[in-house]
Amino acid sequence: MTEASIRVLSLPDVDPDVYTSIQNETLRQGNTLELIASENFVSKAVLEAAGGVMTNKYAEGYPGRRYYGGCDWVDVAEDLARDRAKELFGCDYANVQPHSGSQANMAVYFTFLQPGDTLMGLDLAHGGHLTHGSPVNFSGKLFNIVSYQVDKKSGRVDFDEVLRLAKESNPKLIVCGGSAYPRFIEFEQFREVADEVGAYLMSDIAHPAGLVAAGIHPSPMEFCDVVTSTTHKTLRGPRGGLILMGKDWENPWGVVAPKSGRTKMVSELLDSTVMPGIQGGPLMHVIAAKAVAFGEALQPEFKEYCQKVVDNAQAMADALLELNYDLVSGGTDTHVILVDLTKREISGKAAENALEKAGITVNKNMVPFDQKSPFVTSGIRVGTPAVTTRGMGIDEMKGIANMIDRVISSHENDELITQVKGEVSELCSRFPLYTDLLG
Ligand code: DSN
Repeated sequence: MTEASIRVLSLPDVDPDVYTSIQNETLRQGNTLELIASENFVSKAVLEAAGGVMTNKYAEGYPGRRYYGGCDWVDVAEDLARDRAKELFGCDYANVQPHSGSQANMAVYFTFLQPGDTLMGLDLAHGGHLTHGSPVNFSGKLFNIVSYQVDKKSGRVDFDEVLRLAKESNPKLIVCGGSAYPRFIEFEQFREVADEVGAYLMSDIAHPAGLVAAGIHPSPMEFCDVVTSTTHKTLRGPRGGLILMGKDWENPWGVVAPKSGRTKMVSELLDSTVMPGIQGGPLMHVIAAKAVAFGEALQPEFKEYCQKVVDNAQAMADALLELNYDLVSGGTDTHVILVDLTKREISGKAAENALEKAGITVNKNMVPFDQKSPFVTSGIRVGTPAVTTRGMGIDEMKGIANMIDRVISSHENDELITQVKGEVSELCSRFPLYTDLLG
């Protein structure tokens, strides 16, 4: 292939195999019901920015102080992303460079903690995240982890237990938030515990970030020392991470600027932990797409969208309860429903597989006090951000709950699954997605 042809030819001509996989993925997204709680469908504008020429640019450093020339325009994009993030969340500080939520969490841990320090987080099997201290994750390997759990009866964080554990273990950092916690994160109660034991408090709002931005979920800014997030779940941006602080403050660890002897701000330490501490070149195309998504989230329509996400989740939860399903915590305040299948004769894995055959995508998920392994599980996690983006509402949620029930109740009945698949196709065709991207 000549240099000229690289410039002229487009994907179908250059690489039909990859082109076909992308086309088929576009079709899959359009023709199935996406109920994975951490997924969403970005706008064409976000896709365009994420697929644009900023992918070509090295820009190690931060706007106005880069290690590379030619950064004027990527600086504009990153400043827009940072300013919009601060406006969106009502905070003093935003770092939009973390490649993912895990990188954002790593940057906070490496700023606030030393290896071996004690970190408290929600147990993965109780709705937490790998980076909140799982033994198979860097967090579990580098820090002394104390995991708190939810109460067996209420399915909510047990604050008596959190306080007891915190007093016993003296954590330096407490992490709140998770990946499968259907209720509002209790920032204020965590703050009380953190204050009682002199710990820092970080919230990971990767899941409800859009709902926080829309003012539907309480804001962590007043209560948490530092906040991390992803940008691609309810926030409906490109895949990536984010670090925020409601208020910046002088670092308490005695780190000073080498020449002036000035005590550095925590924001400066976080910035240097992200780059050069744990990352090199930022993904400028993704940062541009984050700016676009934050701009979209600042519009009044985004608040309406987020309200519908929650209304839809509650309608789906109510419908599942009526169909006699057990839901962890009895329902949801957010976009997430955690269905406990323990009393049904089906594992999370089998339910996920049967639903996938019917064109309904969910993920198997551990439920609190699960007796099955993470590869099998006793639950499924269901979320409404993506179907709500397609324009589906309460009636569709009731219909989907009914389809889920039919598949789970007869998961070995191929005829029934084929019938539901037809209903899924018909429903999807009424809410078209990305049809203009199909060749
Ligand atoms: N894997 C994400 C989720 O599905 O919630 C969290 O990182």
